Amino acid sequence: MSATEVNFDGLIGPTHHYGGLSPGNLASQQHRHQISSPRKAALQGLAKMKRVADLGLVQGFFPPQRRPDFHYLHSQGFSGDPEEILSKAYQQRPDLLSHAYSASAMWTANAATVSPSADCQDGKVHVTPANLQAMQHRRLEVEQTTTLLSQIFHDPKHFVVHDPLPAAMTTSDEGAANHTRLCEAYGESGIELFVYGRDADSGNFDSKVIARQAMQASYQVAEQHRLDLSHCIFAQQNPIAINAGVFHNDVIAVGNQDLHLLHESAYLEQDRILHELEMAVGPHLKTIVVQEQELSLEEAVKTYFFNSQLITVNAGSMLLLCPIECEESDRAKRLIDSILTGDNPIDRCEFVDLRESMQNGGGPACLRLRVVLTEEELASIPNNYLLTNQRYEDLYDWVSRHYREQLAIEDLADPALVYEVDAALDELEAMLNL
Ligand code: SUG
Repeated sequence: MSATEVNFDGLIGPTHHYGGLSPGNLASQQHRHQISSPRKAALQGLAKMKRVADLGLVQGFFPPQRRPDFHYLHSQGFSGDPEEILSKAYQQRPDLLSHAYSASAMWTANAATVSPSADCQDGKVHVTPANLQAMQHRRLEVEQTTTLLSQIFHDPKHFVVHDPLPAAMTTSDEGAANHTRLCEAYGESGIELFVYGRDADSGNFDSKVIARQAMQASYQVAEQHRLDLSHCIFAQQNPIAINAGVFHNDVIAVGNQDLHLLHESAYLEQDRILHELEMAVGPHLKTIVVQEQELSLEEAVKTYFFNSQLITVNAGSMLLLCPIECEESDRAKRLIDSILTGDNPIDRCEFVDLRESMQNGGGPACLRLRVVLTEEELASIPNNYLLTNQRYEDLYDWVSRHYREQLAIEDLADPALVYEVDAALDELEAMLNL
């Protein structure tokens, strides 16, 4: 069966700001409370979507979530009218207000784990929304994301959208950012690589910062997706990498079809894992292991090289869509040059400016959820969520009219922002017929 890869990017929301909310995510910590530009952020994200669509891929998007989350603020003991709530929350618990306003749903690689129908024993696409237990602000996304995924993948003939795993650290799940699929062709059965940060039962954490993905969550997702477990590999992140800022596996590895590109410090017992992968995928698997001397862990985290999007443009030819930060790093540039001339399917590279998202630790691959769909499966999803040239123009215009040029942390206490965001999202819903 032939199938294509559809990328669903998060349309960056009007409350994009730098809350410093993610310990272990160096960029988020470094930019805490700096001034953001929601408008620039959203236009940068849109430009990437447009580029991928122009390359001939089907490009989808998820609308921004409603913010601030007043239910959350109520649950934390704030009451009164919106103005009172914002002002009290800002004075007493500014981080909490920042959670309620976070635009973090933009990073759709954390929205869900998706297994294509070719891998699942019931022949359906399985989707498990991530429960995002590790970070308070990200937990707030789960309900709206689950509803959205159920609306998009609504046809029970083709899709099973599961409930998120139980809301507990023992089943803490961060979605596709810790999941890679390797295959010969998208429509054929593939090998799914699940990467976790810790075994929740051992209580033994080697990393200084929280390792977000629990092993138990990875196994549970694989089981409920009805995967053949002999086609799954489970690997543990190297705590050295987590400590260096690799809070998700997609900060240190990327795979597409039968190409796997990763750093030498990605996994524990990496040689064994790579051997198992080769046995499972077959001799056509091409693995590029980047050595520390070529690109240090530190430089990998700074440039987000491994968070590039690896895209099949034509059969046998891949493009690496890298963050612009890679172009500014001699080491990363040299590495890219050597990959382009090496014996592998990557023969093109382009750079994208996503600085606004990057400063919160989200690169090109964080902003997209990959969904492999057959023609029939694709035809069953509502087309409101797909990017066309016209829709790109409409979204560009909508962002330009509604988004603030700048947002500082104290602006979160401004009641006018609540009404601006509501008006923007109401218009978007009408425009897209949602
Ligand atoms: O979960 N940053 C996100 C970045 C997610 C990146 N996703 C992938 N690697 N797939 C996170 O840490 C920062 C928000 C702030 O500090 O305001 C934040 O949530």
